[in-house]
Amino acid sequence: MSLLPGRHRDPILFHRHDRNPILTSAQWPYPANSVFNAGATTLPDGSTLLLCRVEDFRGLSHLTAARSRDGVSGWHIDTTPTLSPHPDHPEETWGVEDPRITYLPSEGRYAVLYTAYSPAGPGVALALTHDFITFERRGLIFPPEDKDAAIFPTQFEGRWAALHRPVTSTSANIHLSYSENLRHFGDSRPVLEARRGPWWDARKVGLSAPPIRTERGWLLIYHGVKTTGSGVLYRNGLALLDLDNPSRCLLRSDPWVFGPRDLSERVGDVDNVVFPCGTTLAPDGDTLRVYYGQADTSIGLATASISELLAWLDVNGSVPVLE
Ligand code: BMA
Repeated sequence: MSLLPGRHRDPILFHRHDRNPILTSAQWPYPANSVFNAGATTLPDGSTLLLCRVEDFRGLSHLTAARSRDGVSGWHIDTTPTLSPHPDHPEETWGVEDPRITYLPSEGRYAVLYTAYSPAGPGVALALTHDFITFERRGLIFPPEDKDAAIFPTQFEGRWAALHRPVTSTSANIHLSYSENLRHFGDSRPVLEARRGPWWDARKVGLSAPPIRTERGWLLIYHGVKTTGSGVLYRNGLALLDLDNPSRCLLRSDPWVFGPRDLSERVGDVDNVVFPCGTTLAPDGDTLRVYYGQADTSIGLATASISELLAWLDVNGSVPVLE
């Protein structure tokens, strides 16, 4: 119904839910301009928690939890902001954005990596929580300019690993850094670089949702940005990282797999953006529920089969060469 007539379709691997957008600011229990870019996780009782980026009428963002039994409808939304910029954390002066959630089984806690924004620029902060009610804030783990970060759920030879996207004057690529204590990260190395020229992911790349463990490797949904005459286009591709050495990228898709299509993705506060920040896995162990920001305005849901994504990547991927 909301597909713009005559427009192309992406490969049909991401199936948009009929009820999209599944969350908008109209459902919010307090005044909000927009609700988008939500982290996602499955709670122990099987329900879905989204930690939504909420932009207020000043233009600053905070995070608010929404919970649902089926992950589609019947959302119970916290009546006040769940994680707001904290006065003890000057790196958050201009807001907190775009959370990515990973459950850490060995810690019994969720790690939330989010963009902490201040006059110094956007950096990556870490907060740990049992319940999405109280948070242990650990502050900046990657200083500005850096964003689009998520931690892996398990350690690699005794070290945690996080993907993130530092920006320099010449690059905006995905890196991986290690930590022994979830406080200090280092031993950073590039994993996936923006392509060049007219490619869909030539201007910047960044992690979308946290890495998904599969038998074949860590599956990444990543976003690529293309600059056009009328602004930027945010689309998503796939990559596969080595299970034991996640700094090694085994495959990367050449085409994008999921880009703006429906009206709510084409038109909004920022046009032409689909921006997943989280997935959950359905009980069948294969169906991903992908939660994504639509044009920086609302939240959409799409489902995708992990086995189909991997099969598609085999045909449409190539082994990347770092420059
Ligand atoms: C990126 C991030 C996202 C946003 C996107 C499109 O840089 O800030 O939060 O969805 O731009 O505006």
